[in-house]
Amino acid sequence: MTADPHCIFCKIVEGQIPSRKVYEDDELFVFHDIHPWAPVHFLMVPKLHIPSMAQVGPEQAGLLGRMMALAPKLALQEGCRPYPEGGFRIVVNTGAEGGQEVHHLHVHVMGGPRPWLKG
Ligand code: DGP
Repeated sequence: MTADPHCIFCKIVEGQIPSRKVYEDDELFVFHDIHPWAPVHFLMVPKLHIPSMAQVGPEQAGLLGRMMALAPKLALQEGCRPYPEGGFRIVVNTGAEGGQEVHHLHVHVMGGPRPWLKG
């Protein structure tokens, strides 16, 4: 799936819309969420336009694995405290009933001190 000219995350990947970049390689682009839900909140997206997790199959297993394997390193880099006192949350909203608003596959990584959470 190539870039969708109407997709805001494709435009972010291509630099047409500015973002606070966290990381980039040949297949991934990572940037801060514009409406953070936590003190640390960034989005990991594949550069290829995959609409959601609903389109993912075995051929994307390597890509998803690399995203998951990169998340802990970037979470620490961006200010999440180490496990187990710190840590982070990973969320992938999928489809309307999954709360997905932007239809370009993205992994939310959220963390940082959150005084409203006990423990
Ligand atoms: P979701 O509901 O899972 O589709 O989350 C989409 C997220 O994308 C939401 O938390 C806000 C973020 N977002 C939407 N538009 C932009 C944008 O133009 N720039 C950045 N950095 N984030 C965006």
